[in-house]
Amino acid sequence: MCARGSEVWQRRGDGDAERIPDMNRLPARVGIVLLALVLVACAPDASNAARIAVELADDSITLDPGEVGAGRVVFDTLNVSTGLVHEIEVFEGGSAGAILPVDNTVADTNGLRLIDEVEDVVPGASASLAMDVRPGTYLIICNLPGHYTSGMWAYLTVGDN
Ligand SMILES: [Cu+2]
Repeated sequence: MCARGSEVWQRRGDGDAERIPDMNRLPARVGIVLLALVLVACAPDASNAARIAVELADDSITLDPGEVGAGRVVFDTLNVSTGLVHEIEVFEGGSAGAILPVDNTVADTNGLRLIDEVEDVVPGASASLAMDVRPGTYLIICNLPGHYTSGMWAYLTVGDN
């Protein structure tokens, strides 16, 4: 997928040598255009991802929708707090609705697998997090001290499509 740029170079190399200009003498802007093609080809494909609106409030995390099919998802996270920094951590392997034990004001996530996270989402800020999800239950929490016990958690159900 990311080889599109090099295919372009190769195709030129395979052609008639007399007709093909020396790559070293090509204007720099041709190189820039080719680099742009490579960057586009390598960008994460979020075009057909399921988008999940995630609202981080001081006492809750709300997912909309709370159920998606397996595949690519993008968490579009917004911190609606007026005063607190929050984070979003996505774990795989939970049981829907389960309450985790709490140790020293943070949730004990032992036994769950952290897929990805975004830290330090300041009040009013948004952050996007893309990942591939498999059928099962995912736990989304903010695990800054005291925030889990304040209610900052939600479960995402991933179906078989
Ligand atoms: Cu928080």
